[in-house]
Amino acid sequence: SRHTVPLRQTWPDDFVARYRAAGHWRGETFPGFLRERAARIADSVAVVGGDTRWTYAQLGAEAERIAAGLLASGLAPGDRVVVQLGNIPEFIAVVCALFRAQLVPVYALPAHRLTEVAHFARKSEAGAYICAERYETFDYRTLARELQTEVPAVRQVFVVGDAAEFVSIESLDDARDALPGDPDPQSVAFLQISGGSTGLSKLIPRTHDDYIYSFRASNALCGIDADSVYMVALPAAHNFPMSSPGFFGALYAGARVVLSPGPGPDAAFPLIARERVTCVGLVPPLALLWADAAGKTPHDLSSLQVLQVGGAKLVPEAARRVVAGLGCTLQQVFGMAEGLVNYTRLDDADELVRTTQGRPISDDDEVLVVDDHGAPVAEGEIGHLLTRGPYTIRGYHNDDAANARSFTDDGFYRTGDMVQRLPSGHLIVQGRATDHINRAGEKISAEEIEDHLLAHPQVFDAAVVSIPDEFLGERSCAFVIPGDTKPRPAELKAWVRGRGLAAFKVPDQIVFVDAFGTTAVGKISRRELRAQLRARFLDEQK
Ligand code: J2J
Repeated sequence: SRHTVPLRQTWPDDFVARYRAAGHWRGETFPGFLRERAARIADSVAVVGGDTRWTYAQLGAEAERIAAGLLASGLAPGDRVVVQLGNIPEFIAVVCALFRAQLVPVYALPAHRLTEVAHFARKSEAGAYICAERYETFDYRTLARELQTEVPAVRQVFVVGDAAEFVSIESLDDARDALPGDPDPQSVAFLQISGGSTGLSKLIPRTHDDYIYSFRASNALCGIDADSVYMVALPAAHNFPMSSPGFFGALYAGARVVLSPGPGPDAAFPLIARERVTCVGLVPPLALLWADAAGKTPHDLSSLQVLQVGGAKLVPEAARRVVAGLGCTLQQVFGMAEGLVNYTRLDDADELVRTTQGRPISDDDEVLVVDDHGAPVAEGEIGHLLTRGPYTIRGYHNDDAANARSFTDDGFYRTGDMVQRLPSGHLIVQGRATDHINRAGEKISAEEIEDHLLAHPQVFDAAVVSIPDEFLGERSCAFVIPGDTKPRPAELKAWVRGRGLAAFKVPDQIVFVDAFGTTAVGKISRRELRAQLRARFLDEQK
């Protein structure tokens, strides 16, 4: 094999047996179910975006064509391919093609830049990169060139649109006569990106069996069936619009997927009216924006049945405003790319829907709420959420250090979230134990940004913390001890941007301080330091 680190996700045998016996894992695969839909509901509309309307048959044919072309160009089953595409139909066709060819997508967000994409490529040992010519004014071919210089193992680049010196996705054809058969349902289908709470993002290997179970079961809880019209408003590569129930859930159900080019009302509302969208998932700040705009829009939003909100905490008052503004059923979604997803049920009492983040999908989702020492807290107390189950990973790809930190010996994933559990099983997210900033659903690692700030010659020390923000939920604030001369805040922001990072990771605010001046004696942890800085800052704001 050309890879030094094999892809695998291993549940112990007794768990495998149990999840199969329970009917969660049914041996289905992505290419398997997509082929079945393309044959059975060939003429139903599968994907709508831009000027494109593909039926299930057309989507299937696109996937076959691209799959054959990718393999003919020298990629081999098992190869990893970093995919960075926005909310365009080709995103779905390309991913389906990769599954068909037994190539393994590694999902980058459109916002990611060289440093991040190079990290994904290295860590996954990717042999190829697929991007769009442009998306939201950024030219990804430039990024592709830099990526190949920095990570030469990325031998090939495929581009949606004008490919320049690269190979265009449109030009790929059915040169090869045989595509591989269906993969092992327990093999890794793709690598999802973690929020990266400590340091760089980790890669999350998800199998066909476990992921398909998560969105098949989600469909039932979110009311998705063949008549549904599901809108992707958030970036499609996010785990939420991909799988909870996401566009994969919608395709599994034989429903229609509508890709909104942007998450705001301007882009989404006309499409909701035109396509009669029934379900969409948003992060809290967007949900509030939509609720506000709904009262003023000329567009008919009456088709909307379920508005899902997740990715960050929706506080009860915001929930009230969302329901009042949009008038459809609210569903809170508390999920993570590592697995566990919680939903409020569509028939839950209003009070539960407003005040909780839902309960797990599966009876086989094991949830523990524990204290700092790992002992279960008393019923109703706040504690650390640990979980294991039929679609929660047992380990990250190629990262022993993270695995030692993030999983217990008996395979529970330490989510980093602090929760309270009601007798009904509903969870209320009450904060988190890890130092990341949840900026409108985008997770930012404090450590990662601190490292980039520290690389600046005029930064003596830096600590990045989350600050409550009226619009974003949380924003990032960097406390910086300058070196001999104090840089301007704009210069530091430009510095971080210039390090090849997603724009959402640039600190929203920079506060210069002479010293971190902790009252504690001796050395304190970074975590404690960040907490002190945050507390002092909020205190001074009063
Ligand atoms: C509070 N915090 C939340 C919520 C996620 C569905 C929905 C969301 C994600 C996601 C996802 C939250 N209230 N309702 O993958 O399939 C925070 C928690 C969690 C982390 C995971 C899905 N919903 N969070 O957001 O991998 O801190 O997945 O551990 O991006 O987001 O982030 P991510």
